Order: sequence, then C-alpha cells, then structure tokens
Amino acid sequence: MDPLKQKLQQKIEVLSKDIKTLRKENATVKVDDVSLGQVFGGMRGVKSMIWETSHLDPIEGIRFRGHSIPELKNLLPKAKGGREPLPEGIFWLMLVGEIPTEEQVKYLQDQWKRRSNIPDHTYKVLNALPITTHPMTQFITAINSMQTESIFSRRYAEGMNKYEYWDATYEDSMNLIAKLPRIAAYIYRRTYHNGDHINPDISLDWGGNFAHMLGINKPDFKSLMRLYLTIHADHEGGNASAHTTHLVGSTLSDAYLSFSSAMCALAGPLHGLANQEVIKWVFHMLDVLGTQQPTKEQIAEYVNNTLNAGKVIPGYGHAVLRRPDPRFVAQKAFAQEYIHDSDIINVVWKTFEVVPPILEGLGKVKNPWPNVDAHSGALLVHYGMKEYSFYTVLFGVSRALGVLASLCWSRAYNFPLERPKSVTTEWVRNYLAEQVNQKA
Ligand code: HAX
Repeated sequence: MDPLKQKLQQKIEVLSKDIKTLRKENATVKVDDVSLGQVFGGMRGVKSMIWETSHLDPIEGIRFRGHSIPELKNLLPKAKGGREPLPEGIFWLMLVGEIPTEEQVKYLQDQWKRRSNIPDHTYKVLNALPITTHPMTQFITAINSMQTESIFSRRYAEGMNKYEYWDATYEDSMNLIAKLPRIAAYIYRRTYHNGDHINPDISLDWGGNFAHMLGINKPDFKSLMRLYLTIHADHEGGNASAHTTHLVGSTLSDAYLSFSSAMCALAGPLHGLANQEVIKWVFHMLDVLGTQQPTKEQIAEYVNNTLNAGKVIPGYGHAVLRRPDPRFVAQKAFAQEYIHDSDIINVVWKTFEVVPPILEGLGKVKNPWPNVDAHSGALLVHYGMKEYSFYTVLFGVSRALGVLASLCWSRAYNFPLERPKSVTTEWVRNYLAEQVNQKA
C-alpha cells in the first residue's frame, strides 16, 4: 500500500474514534455567541467548522499544522541545491500532521508524476473555448471536465461503504493535484504563447516542472514557484475557497466538483482575483503617472483617487488578519534575497509604506496592512510573466493542496451535510421586538 495512505489510515483510525467521543460528550458545550452584526456581516469570526490542516491567528498569521512559514522554510525538504521548501512537503504535513523526510517527498513526487495524465476530452473542451476566455474560467471548466475520472463518484454509484469515503477522496485528490500543473500550463501556453506547449520534465519536482512547463526557465523562477505553491496552499477553513470546498464536499460531491466550486470562489476580486487586480492597478498607476519610479507623494495621490472613485485598494485588508500578512513578508524576503533592484518591486515596497496610514485614516478599515496578493504579481512580472489574468490560476494550483487535504479529513470524520440557519429581516425585527417586550 501507498505509505502516505497507510499513514493517513493509521491516523484516521485513532482520530476518528477520538472525535466521535469528543463530539458525543461535548455536543452542548458553547464555543461562540453570535451577534446580529455577524449575521448581517458575512459571519465574520463565527466558529462553525473543523479544519485540521491550518489555523489563522489575526496577529501572528497562518500556521500549518502548528508551524509558521519561517519555521517551514527551515523544516521542509528542498530541491537539490535549492533554498525554498517543496510544496509536496506541505501537502504531506497538512494531510498527516508530520514533517516528511526527503524520501517521503520523493515518493509523493513520483506518485504525482504517474498520476498526471490528462484525459483527451479535457484538451478538446479547452480547445473549444475562445482564447479570450478568462484563464480562471478555463481552469474551472477543465477541472469539471475531468470529473469523468472521479473514483469517489464511481465507487459511490457502486454502493461504497461510508467508512471508505476518505479512501476514494484521497485517490481523487492525489490524481487531481497531480494533473493541475499540466492543466494550468496548458491554459497559459494556449492563451498567451500561440499554443506552443512544453512537455513535462520528469526529472523535476512538482513545482519545478510547473515552472518549466510554463516556459520560464530561470532557476530562480523555479525557486519562486516552490515558495509560491507552498505559502498559498491553505489559510484555515473560513476563507471563501476553503469554505466552498467544505460546503460542496459535505453534499458528497467528489473532489473534482468540490474543488472546481472552490475555484469559482477564488475567482472573485475580493478573494484570489485580487492578485491580478493588484498588478493591474500598479500598471495603471505607472501609466497614469508616466514613470516607473513614482514618489511616495505620487503613489498617495493615486491611492486617494482610487478611494474617491469608490473602489478598494487591492492587496490591502483582510477579514481575519490584523497585521502584515506573513505570506507578504515571505515574498518580500524572497525578493530581498534573490532580486537586486527591480522597479516594480520597489513600487510594491513604497506602496506598503504609503497605503496603511491612508486606510487607517478612513476610520473604518479593520486591517490596513498588505495581504498575500499585494506582493505576488511584482515577483511574477520581474521574472517575465506579465499576463496578470493568469495569476489566480497559480493561486488555485497551490490552494488545491490545503483544501483537498482537508476534504480527505472531512470524509474521514464523516462530517454531515452543512446546513446553517438563515433568517429573514422580518424575523430579525420580530426577535428584536420580543427582546424589548421581555425587558419591559
Ligand atoms: N481598500 C478600501 N477599503 C477597504 C479595504 C481596502 N483595501 N479593505 C476594507 N475596506 C473597507 C470595506 O470595503 C468596508 O467598507 P464599507 O463599510 O464602506 O463597506 C470597510 O473597510 C470595513 O471592511 P473590513 O471589515 O475592514 O474588511 P472586510 O472583512 O469586510 O473585507 C476584504 C476584507 C479583504 C474583502 C477587504 O479588506 C478588501 O476588499 N480588500 C481589497 C481586496 C483584496 O485585497 N482581497 C484579497 C484578500 C486576501 C485574499 O483572500 N486573498 O485571496
């Protein structure tokens, strides 16, 4: 048996019993108190689901199975001669809660190579789409078209026992993750490089091979991809793409359908699409100002114009974080280490000095600091990938690692169908009136 699956099975056997008992004995323990502000306000902070793979602290930022990004940069295995963590390692860690050895990461790499073939009909479906189709729409369509390969769906139709759901979900997740770089690279090359596709290099790791298939063959770009795919992988369960995977998966939709739904959520400008919006906004600013080296005063004026036009500053703010995002900090550190003097990166760093006080001055923005998306585009532009409409697909390839590892655990725990309660505004008014009457 596959050693990763074996390890997962051992953990599931112990933990699923523990969780069953914990749920039974503590079902009535209160962990939250929900206000009308939260009911009307996008459920911010309401504790309402279990997500084992990562946890987000508003001040400290993300921890993957207890490890911060700087810790993981030291702990996770690296490519030969490389300094960045391999994303295969973070998937192993998120799935079974242990830092993998180099051998275990190698095993995962080999598995993903073996599972990476794309069905012919998926290429046909993609080729039928106009070249002008947004890359995220192409990505979502391709993922849906591969649902024909779902092991979970086939086994469910054959009458699978519910204690085998995790096993079928694991197989689908491994197959899907293996295929995503090839799909994404195919979309990139068909959309921006006249369909001049590049064959995979089987000697490379998952992220390195992805960089190779995209056609950007600078060694540092491979390192960037490894870091990028590691740090975008997960951000606890409440963000829109993770929560969508959890919700859709809870209906026993398979990993393909659950993940494509997640990608529909990631494609929104308040979530993953913000990475394209940031660089579009920066390019527009440089265009309007007529310089590649704007002053802080010029940036401040452009920021104020954006706000006065009733728009948000993309790449700033967060629903949970209240400090600069450690994923922003990790990308800044990468730029400091690998890149010397780049106009576009200098603009991002100057913007970081200008935006927070302006947003703070509005008196309503809870987090004026940059998020993950504020930096990623400038790094990609530096290495020659200027086609910003593609950026969210890169985010999506990485996000698969976290949400699919979590989906395996949701099926292992046999979590039920998600079904929270909604109320009408009439119900709210009546409830408030009752409260007043009770007090009188
Ligand atoms: N620029 C201008 N106004 C902002 C702002 C920003 N960057 N961030 C928040 N605000 C505004 C909100 O629009 C809201 O205004 P109204 O009351 O007039 O509606 C007010 O400040 C309070 O919002 P908040 O409580 O601070 O923030 P939310 O939790 O509601 O929203 C968002 C969080 C990330 C959606 C928000 O900060 C935003 O729109 N940021 C810009 C888009 C962005 O970068 N998104 C990516 C987030 C990270 C991510 O998911 N990446 O994938």
